[in-house]
Amino acid sequence: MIKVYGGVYSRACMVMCTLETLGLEYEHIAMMPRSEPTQSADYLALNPTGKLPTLVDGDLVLWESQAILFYLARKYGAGLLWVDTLEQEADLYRWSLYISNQLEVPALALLLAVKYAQGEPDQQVIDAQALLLKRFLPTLESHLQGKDYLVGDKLTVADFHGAAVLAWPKMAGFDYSAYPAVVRWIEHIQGLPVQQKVMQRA
Ligand SMILES: N[C@@H](CCC(=O)N[C@@H](CS)C(=O)NCC(=O)O)C(=O)O
Repeated sequence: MIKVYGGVYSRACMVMCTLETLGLEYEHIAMMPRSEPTQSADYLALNPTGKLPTLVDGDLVLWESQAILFYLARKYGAGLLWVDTLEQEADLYRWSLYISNQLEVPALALLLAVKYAQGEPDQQVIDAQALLLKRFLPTLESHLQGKDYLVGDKLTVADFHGAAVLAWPKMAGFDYSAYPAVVRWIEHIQGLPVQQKVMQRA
């Protein structure tokens, strides 16, 4: 059976949403980021980065959440959570990579600086990350005008990844008021029943 390592509050949530949507059975091995089990020899043999999530599917051991999402949708989706043409596939990579490369790092840094600060949050760090978000969010805001999904007219794994990542600044109190389409999309994707189902594993 497919195994997923990682807690529902980690990027493993995206993987579990994908597995649930595809109707796949899986074993969930709950682990907290940076916890002792993630640094054990057994876990490091699966994922030498010591990070979450990791997927095991038969002989395949895979880490990096987007690689896992793409693999699951391509292998088991039969069209679900994936796109239908090469051009749409390129579009899916474009938006997933854009979010990953331009927005995910400042989004996480902001969350860590605000929610997981050791002592008083560092305003300089917060401002620097907010500035990066403000540089790259307008492009996504224009793209999402009148759209429910990131790519084409259907839910794809890119939505699970993108909405999860861009919810982090929200949790950190980032002012999203200039990006209503992004907020609507995050809330739509994070409000899907499958997300609630996965969160019940918490
Ligand atoms: N790019 C990696 C990032 C993995 C990652 O940072 N995972 C977090 C949990 S969501 C983690 O395990 N952090 C522990 C650490 O940074 O040591 C992915 O998308 O899988």
